[in-house]
Amino acid sequence: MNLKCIIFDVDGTMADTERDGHRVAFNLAFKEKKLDWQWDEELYGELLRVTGGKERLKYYQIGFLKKLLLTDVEIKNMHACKTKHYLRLLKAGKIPLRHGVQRLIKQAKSNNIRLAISTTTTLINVRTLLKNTLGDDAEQLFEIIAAGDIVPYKKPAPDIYNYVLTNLGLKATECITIEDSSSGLTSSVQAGIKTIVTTNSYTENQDFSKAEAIYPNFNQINIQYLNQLIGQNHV
Ligand code: XBP
Ligand code: MG
Repeated sequence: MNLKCIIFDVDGTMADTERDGHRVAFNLAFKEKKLDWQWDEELYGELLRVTGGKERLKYYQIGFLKKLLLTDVEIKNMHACKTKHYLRLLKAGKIPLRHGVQRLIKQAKSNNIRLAISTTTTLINVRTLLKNTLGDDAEQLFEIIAAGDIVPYKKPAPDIYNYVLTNLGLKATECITIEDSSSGLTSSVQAGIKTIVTTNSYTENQDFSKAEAIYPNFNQINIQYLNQLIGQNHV
């Protein structure tokens, strides 16, 4: 069996977006909307338990403030404001790709391996990250960019990975996913896809027992290695 497609997660995997990107953008939105909320780095690590920005805003109120202060419409508006700030950070070049991501994309292309993206974040965030790190045409490197609210249930549900597989017309056994978090891993593995984890400081202590392999970076991840993995039995 040959590898047909690599599916990338975005936040935490392709780029370290959470601490200095999403978190900062949330705080700027709170300030703009005159709310005295402040998500420090530690608290944000706990809030990452829930994927999706709107879902995270709700979880913070229920789980930490113990009362729901914002209506669903206010959450939506707050999230739109956060996206505006996040896009500004991306356009200012504040968030680079992780070392090795560009090299792996190039290797995949020269080996005729297809590429896809499966992410919980908002579509415009992915488009802007790609454009600002890999250039104007970077979006075209990926056959499918599945993002945000395109499916009813976000990671750890398998919906977003199933959506990608259906649209690629590939079997799970023909693909490999690269993820950074336990919720992303659960989502991918539930869809039947072999998954490699590249950890970051927010995720390094999570449970990755269902991963094919766990690495702190992309140094050892190349096409030859991924092709070997696809031929082996599942863990
Ligand atoms: C990413 C997320 C996202 C971002 C915020 O998870 O959890 O919620 O933090 O994006 P994953 P939005 O890497 O597993 O896809 O605010 O645009 O939802
Ligand atoms: Mg992630």
